[in-house]
Amino acid sequence: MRPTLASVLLLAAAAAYAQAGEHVVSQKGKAFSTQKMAVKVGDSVKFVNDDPFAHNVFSLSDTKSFDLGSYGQGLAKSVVMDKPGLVDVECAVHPDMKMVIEVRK
Ligand SMILES: [Cu+2]
Repeated sequence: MRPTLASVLLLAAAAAYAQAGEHVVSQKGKAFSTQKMAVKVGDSVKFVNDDPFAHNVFSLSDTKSFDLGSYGQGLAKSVVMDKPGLVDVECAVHPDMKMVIEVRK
């Protein structure tokens, strides 16, 4: 039996979904767990707060602009990196917290 177009598209979508990676960056001691990381387009980055106080992770970059809002210990939020380029990540509460994510094609 020949596969239908719909089933081929579904399989392709499932394969693409399976390939998307998830990266974790924690915030601890008023610092990001890494200063620099590389991810692929379609990957997500999960920002976990491991400090006993709130952080507010955001980026104003053209590549990916986002604001995760303020959230406390043990909580996490994810961002999907959908375009190639550099993403400067900061914390609105702690100006010294900075990291760069390179999103590769
Ligand atoms: Cu912070």
